[in-house]
Amino acid sequence: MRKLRIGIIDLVSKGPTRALFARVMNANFAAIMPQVIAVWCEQEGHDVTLVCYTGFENLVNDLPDNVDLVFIGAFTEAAQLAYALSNLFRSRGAVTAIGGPHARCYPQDAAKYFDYVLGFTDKSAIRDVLQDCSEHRPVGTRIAARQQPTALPGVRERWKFIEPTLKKAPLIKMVPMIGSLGCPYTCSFCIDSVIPYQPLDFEVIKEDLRFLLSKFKRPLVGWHDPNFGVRFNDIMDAIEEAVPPDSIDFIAESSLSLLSEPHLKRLQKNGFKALLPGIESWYDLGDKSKTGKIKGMEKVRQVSEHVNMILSYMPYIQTNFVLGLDADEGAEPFELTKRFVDLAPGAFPGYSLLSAFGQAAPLNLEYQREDRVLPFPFQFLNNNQAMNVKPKNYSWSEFYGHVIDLVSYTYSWRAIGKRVRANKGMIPRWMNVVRAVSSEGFGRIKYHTEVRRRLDSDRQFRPYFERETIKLPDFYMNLAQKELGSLWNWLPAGAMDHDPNAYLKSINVQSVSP
Ligand code: B12
Ligand code: SF4
Repeated sequence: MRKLRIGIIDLVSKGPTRALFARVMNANFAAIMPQVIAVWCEQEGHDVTLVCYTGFENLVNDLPDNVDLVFIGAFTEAAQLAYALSNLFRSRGAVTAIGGPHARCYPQDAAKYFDYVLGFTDKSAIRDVLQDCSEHRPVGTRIAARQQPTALPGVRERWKFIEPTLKKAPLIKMVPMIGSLGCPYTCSFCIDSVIPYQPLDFEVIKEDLRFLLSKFKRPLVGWHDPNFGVRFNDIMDAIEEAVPPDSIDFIAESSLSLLSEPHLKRLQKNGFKALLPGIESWYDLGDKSKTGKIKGMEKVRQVSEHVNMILSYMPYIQTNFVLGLDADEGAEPFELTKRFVDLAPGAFPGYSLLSAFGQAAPLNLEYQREDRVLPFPFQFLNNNQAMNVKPKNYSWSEFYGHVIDLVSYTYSWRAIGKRVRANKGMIPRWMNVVRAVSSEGFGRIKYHTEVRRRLDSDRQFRPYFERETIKLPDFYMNLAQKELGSLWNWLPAGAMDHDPNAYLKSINVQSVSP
């Protein structure tokens, strides 16, 4: 096989930015797979350049001229940017491939703009691309391993690609690690609800932790496991065998059901500083928060107590909620979340508007069958800028009214003050204040208020939200253009539109074909 010049782009940002938070944090959100693919391509004998795009780089200058093959890793919110980049690199003669959450959720759409669209990706899937490396146009080839890979190169092997990315992070430097894939729980909206849980090699993890101690005085590790600690004793044994207690700071996403007091004691002893459990809803998904059939205010009390207990062991906790689930009705779910904000004032609540990411979860088929999915451009599908599922029990005005009320309550100066008093340590306090007053808190109050206002005053809004027209309101088109900056000019024709029911159609085709 000829030696290929390969470019790999990890899109952490969906367009150019100058925001301070992005400057400080974006490089810490780098994904693992682009680094993994870089290692695999080098092992196959090719030349690799990896760029983690944090919103500050010039991607054309940062990749060598005449790249033969460009892999792009993208979330759905960065799909339009990815399509524009693919167009640009194709115009210079490169073959392009896309992987990551967007490719897994919207493969049919991505295939219109890329030569290869990768689903589950293991080394042999990458080898297939490298060996073929040719144009597949107008419709790209879809390649996917049958299951998640059973092994991934660890930090030591990825270090060559991690180090330059972390150089872009001026203050906090977080190393991405992963100990497991999939999840044993079945939260209906989640991409992992049907992916079996599978731990990765504990020996690699131990080796990586020791390696990191040779690189930093006190490393900071962000676990990318969908649900950290499912095999709690095994992963904690591995950490304890590898490094002295409390010598590395760790951050992890873990469900409340795994965060019992004995587990928290052990996590604290080993340096865990921040946890991000999902609460999601007061009426649904009881298994995950260990509240079983308990619902409503009773669940609020139980979960608040649990969260306060976690805060006595951890300096930082973010609690995630999904707004607009079908189980929710009326003002009550929002009022209950406000009571949670009162009862657990130290937690930072993260809110996501219910979003159906293409074929991420089987539940999305139900929304598509009920014709409830809106064709909002991918650019806005980040759980906040747009909600692409028509709520079951709310009108849009009602829903946005409740969201604005809740978000304003959560990021009010009163709540910010209570949060500061309930947090210990400078970093958690600083983080929570900055997040509340930045685009995440104040910014979202302003944005949702604008959407609510336009539902009444902008004649293009309501017909689009009610699915009477697919003509996107100018407000969103102009915003997308602004967010993409100069790459807007490279966006291929039609790339702002997609079929919101492509998943359902693909299932129907499968069921009628012989
Ligand atoms: C860890 C994680 C994060 C981390 C790290 C992000 C990162 N850059 O990787 C943090 C906390 C920063 C994060 C942030 C966000 N996240 Co997140 N996150 C996850 C999580 C829990 C695990 C993803 C992971 O790393 N898995 C391990 C890897 C090895 O497996 P995998 O993702 O399945 O990838 C496989 C294939 O897709 C492929 N692959 C993956 N990447 C690439 C790249 C290339 C080039 C190729 C060829 C192949 C390939 O190979 C893998 C092995 O088969 C998932 C949920 C989940 N359970 O998957 C959500 C998830 C990916 N996040 C999601 C979202 C929406 C977000 C946010 C927009 C949330 C927000 N509102 O801010 C931000 C966006 C951040 C950004 N733009 O970078 C959605 C994405 C949906 C979508 N289609 O876009 C998910 C699926 C959760 C959900 N809602 O269902 N997230
Ligand atoms: S516990 Fe988390 S990762 Fe697991 S299925 Fe539920 S939402 Fe997904």
